[in-house]
Amino acid sequence: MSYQEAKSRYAALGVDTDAAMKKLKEVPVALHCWQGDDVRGFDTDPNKPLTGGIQTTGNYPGRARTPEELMADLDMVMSLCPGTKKMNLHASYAVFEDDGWADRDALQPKHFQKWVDFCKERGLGCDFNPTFFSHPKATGLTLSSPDPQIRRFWIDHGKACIRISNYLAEALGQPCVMNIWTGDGFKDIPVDRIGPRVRYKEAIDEILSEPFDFEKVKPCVESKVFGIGVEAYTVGSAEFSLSYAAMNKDRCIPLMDNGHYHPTEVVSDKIPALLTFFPEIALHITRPIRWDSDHVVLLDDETKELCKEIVRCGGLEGSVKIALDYFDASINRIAAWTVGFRNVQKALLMALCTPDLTALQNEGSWTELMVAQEELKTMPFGEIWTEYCRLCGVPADGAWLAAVKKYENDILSKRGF
Ligand code: RNT
Ligand code: ZN
Repeated sequence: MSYQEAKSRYAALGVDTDAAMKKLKEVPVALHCWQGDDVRGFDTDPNKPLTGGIQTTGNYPGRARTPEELMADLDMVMSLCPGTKKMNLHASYAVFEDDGWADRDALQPKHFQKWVDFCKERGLGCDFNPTFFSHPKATGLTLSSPDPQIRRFWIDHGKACIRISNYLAEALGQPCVMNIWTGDGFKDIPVDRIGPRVRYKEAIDEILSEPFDFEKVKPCVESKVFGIGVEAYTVGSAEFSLSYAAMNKDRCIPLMDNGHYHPTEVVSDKIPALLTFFPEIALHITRPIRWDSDHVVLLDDETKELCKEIVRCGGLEGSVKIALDYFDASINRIAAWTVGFRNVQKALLMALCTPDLTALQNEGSWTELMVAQEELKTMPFGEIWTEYCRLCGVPADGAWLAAVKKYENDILSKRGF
């Protein structure tokens, strides 16, 4: 079947596939830099294990060890992915030049100059994340620590990150989403559950007291249910983070990571719930298996439903900040990045190629609705996807893995461990 034939099949359902592709092509999706090096960053010993409740598993050879290697890998990934990309950096990816290393509380915009150059050359915006983990001062609580000195250090880190986010937004001419996530919590049952939460609230208040323009810098709070080693209690729980965002709507937006809920909860359903109240929300799209395992995003039912909700709720107009957040160290990292990014694009395009069946729901035509939705599943979507890849100048399915293998052979395999 040709694209033209597929297009007319969709047209018969009232779907304009050309318009769908045109729309998706312009929507920024943030590409997380941390898939390339297993979330190690450049500012601490890369051979130390991750701390703070997150974990990568696997030791597939060829991870990026330097900014140059990571940037080259990102270029490779972007050449294989359709659509508009935005970079997503963690503070731990600061690039230190001759004037030396700086600790997290002393990071400055200049430490991200190299990334700004990288983004500028490619016309990319950039999102940012303070890094409250994998650091000697992040062995226990960070922003919610009872130790005022530890708390001060991390608050200062957060403030430095606001200034850096502002720099990224101004230098690149696109808003910078700055996400606050900490792994603060306890392995076992705490006796004081409110103390850490009150301190956490006050610490975020202090971070956000750093001056910024909410049109340019978009601070978020990301909730979590539990982490490895932090099983009993999480300071930034769902209720905490959502309430924080609700009480600070003029300077903060809620971020939902679909690995951060109980296994039968779905973020697809939370998107319209939040958009009823918040003008803007942010997402980390991942694939949890049993826990927040951060597997590569697949084109599975929940990814499709989540993207369907983004589209249905008007999220592509800017109210939903879309980012990816996963890290698999057990397979080729370029392929991992590419599969996940392409899958989010696929799921968004699928949603855009879905006719609006709201009238059937409103009139209670549940039989017709079920039949219509089931029959959509065998529409010739593959042709639309292939055409979208062609329009975006990237390889179609079946035509990119060979390039990744060649890159692995020529470049990644020479990196050693
Ligand atoms: C961890 C959170 C957080 C991190 C990144 C690296 O559970 O999802 O967003 O994955 O900041
Ligand atoms: Zn996340």
